[in-house]
Order: sequence, then structure tokens, then C-alpha cells
Amino acid sequence: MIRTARWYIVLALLVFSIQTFAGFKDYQMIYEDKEFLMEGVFQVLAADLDGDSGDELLVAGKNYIGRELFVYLLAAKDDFKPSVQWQSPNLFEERSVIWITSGKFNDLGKVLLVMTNTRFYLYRMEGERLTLVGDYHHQLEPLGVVAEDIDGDGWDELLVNRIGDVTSKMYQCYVQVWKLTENGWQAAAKSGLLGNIRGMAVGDMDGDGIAEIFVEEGLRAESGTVHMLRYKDGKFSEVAKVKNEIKGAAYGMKVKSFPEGVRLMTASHRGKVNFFAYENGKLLRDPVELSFNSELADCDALDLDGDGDLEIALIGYPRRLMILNR
Ligand SMILES: [Ca+2]
Ligand SMILES: [Ca+2]
Ligand SMILES: [Ca+2]
Ligand SMILES: [Ca+2]
Repeated sequence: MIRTARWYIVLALLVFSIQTFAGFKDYQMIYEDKEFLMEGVFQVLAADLDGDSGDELLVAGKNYIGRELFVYLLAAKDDFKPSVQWQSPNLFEERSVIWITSGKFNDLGKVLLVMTNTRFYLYRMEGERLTLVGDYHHQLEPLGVVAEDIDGDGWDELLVNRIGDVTSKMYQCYVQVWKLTENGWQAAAKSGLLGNIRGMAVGDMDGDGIAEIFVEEGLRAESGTVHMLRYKDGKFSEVAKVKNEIKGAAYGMKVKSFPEGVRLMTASHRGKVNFFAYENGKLLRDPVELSFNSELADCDALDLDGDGDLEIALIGYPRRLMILNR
């Protein structure tokens, strides 16, 4: 009897230690679709649009032949297989791709922001659907958009990656900050030229309640540099950077709160997923690198099954969706 009890204790300790040491290396593909929804899927976004503290899953992409640009809100519960819960109208525009982010820009609350070359749209979640609550013209010629509260005033700023200069070798990009005011959208500030920006993310890495800004830049598709920036009094300053630590261009970047702590997650066109922590003023790369035989275009993470740990969603070129779980 005592012997059996001892075995139970040993077993319990074993299970406990396995759970304790489950790390990024334990992520495994649990769902995959190589022909997901559209001819080109550009972006995946996890955002809590209905305020229930669980993120919703969204993707944006294009059908070239049908001349269609769509955003989809997906539902994926117990079996991790995403199904379409809502589809945007066709937002097609000549020569335009489509970008999505989410933010709390004014008292409308958290909204989905969808941008094309000349327009952007705000959608609010009402029940199971998204409803258009704003529609604007713009001339931003964006290369990417993200949103978060980077100055601590309680409202999210919109950050747009724009081309500042074109040399024979590369684009020189900068980040422009926009605020939604009573008089509409106003440009608040811009960074200096930061290089050929391929990935951008925002999130509070040091836990002070204000989001830091991350840009990844480099030549063509070669390995590049990740810059961690802080925004204060209308100016950007560099907090930390890491060079050549990611294999290939990191087009996908997100700041996420894993059980291990807050991490910058990157996804590169050479199929690598990496995680960076911010400690003692430095960005430190986790030794674990996940590898996929796909050019990764974007990544995000959210708790799909409600177990308190994050699933990772990856987009592979041109239309592959992968869900990882551990
Ligand atoms: Ca939610
Ligand atoms: Ca703000
Ligand atoms: Ca911070
Ligand atoms: Ca989970």
C-alpha cells in the first residue's frame, strides 16, 4: 500500500516536472492547411475585439484572379480547426495589399483597423460580427501598420511604416505616429530613417505599462537587425538591438505574454520562429528556434482552447496556415 502511494508521488512529481519544463521547444503543429481561404494570405492577428479578455483570430489576404481583398474573423475552439465566423466585404483596390491591426483609438473602444493603399476602415465587434464604424481616405502609402499605447496617455497610437527615401540599394523607411483626435487623424511624430523595415511590432516588454516599438530592418532578404525603441515627448530613442540573430528577414513580429514571460516572437522568410526576452537592458534570444519548411509571412499567438497557454498561428507563403500547441 505504502509502496503504491510512493509510486503515485513519483509519478505526480514526474508529471509536474514535465509541465514545469514545457518550453518553446514543445510547440508542435496541431493544425495545418496549405490552401487556406485565399490565394494569398498576408497577415494573422490575435486581438480581443469583444473585451472578454480572450483574443479573436483574424486573417487578411487577397484573391488575385477575383480581384478581392478580405479580412476574416475565425472561430477555432476545441479541435483548433479555424472556421469562418465573419467575412468583410470585398475591399479590393488596384495595386493594393491589405493590412490589419487593432487598437483603442477613442471612446468607440477596441476596434479592428483595416488599411489599403488609399483607405482605412474601422470595424467594431457586435455579437458574432464586425460592423463598420469608420471609413477614411489617406495618402500614407503604408508598408505596414501596428497600434498600441506608446506614450502612456491611455489611447492607442497608430504606427505606420513608410518609405522615406529610395536609394539604388534599398528603401529607407521611417515610422510615423498617428493619433485619432476630435479633428480626425493627426500625425503626431515620426522617427528618423531606420533602414529597410521588414517587420514591426509594439508591446510592453519591460512591464511599465507603456508599449515599446520593435522594427526589423535589413538588405533584401538577408538577416537583419531588430531595434527596440522607446517613444517619449514626440521622439524615438533606441533601447536595445540585436543583429544577425534571426535567419532571414523577419516579416512577422509580435510581442506576446507567454507563461514564461513577455517575449518578442519573430517569424522569418527562412521558416524560423524565434523568441526574445528583454533582460538587464538587452534583448536576449531564447536558444529554442522552431523550424518550418515554409517562407513565413506572419505570426501571432493566442489561447484558442482556454487552457491558459498560447497557441501560435503562422502564415506561410503564399496561403498556408499553421497552428502550434504544446
Ligand atoms: Ca474576445
Ligand atoms: Ca497613447
Ligand atoms: Ca514598456
Ligand atoms: Ca491554449
